[in-house]
Amino acid sequence: MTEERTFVMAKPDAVQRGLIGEIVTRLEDRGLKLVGGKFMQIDDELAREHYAEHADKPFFDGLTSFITSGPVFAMVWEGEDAIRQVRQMMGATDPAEAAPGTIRGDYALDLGRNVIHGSDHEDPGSNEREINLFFDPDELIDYERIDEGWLYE
Ligand code: IDP
Repeated sequence: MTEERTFVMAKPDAVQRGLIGEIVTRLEDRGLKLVGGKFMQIDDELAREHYAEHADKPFFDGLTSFITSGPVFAMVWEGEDAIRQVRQMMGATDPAEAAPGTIRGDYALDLGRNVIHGSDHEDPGSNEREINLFFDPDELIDYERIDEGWLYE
């Protein structure tokens, strides 16, 4: 079993639109395990570091001002193949291309307001980098969920 941890964030639009619970519920219902969570305000420095790979893109300033525009709910989720599974549940980056049934496909319409972030399964190590950027090690909790024996063979 390849147990992984992935960084997930309900972006400011999700918080403002009351979608934190929906996002958490979907990931919980799937069987993923919440091991860290933080309701927080991102400052400009953290925004620039988190989105450093996009620093030279024309949308970078808009992206950093959006992600700092209101509180976010940052999370760490754990499970089998968690990074890729969360990405599949999120749907395509552009909600216009996201399949119905995915989070973006069900709750968003615009590329710059796509409600959720999740670590990129095509960028190895990005999950650990993002988790370490947002959480101290003692903020992540190891525990067993009562249904684990029924989730995995
Ligand atoms: P991801 O969030 O699906 O991993 P990335 O390519 O890493 O997608 O882009 C980060 C975020 O930047 C996206 O979620 C989206 O909100 C925003 N973004 C990406 N491309 C564009 C663009 O062309 N215009 C405006 N915003 C963009």
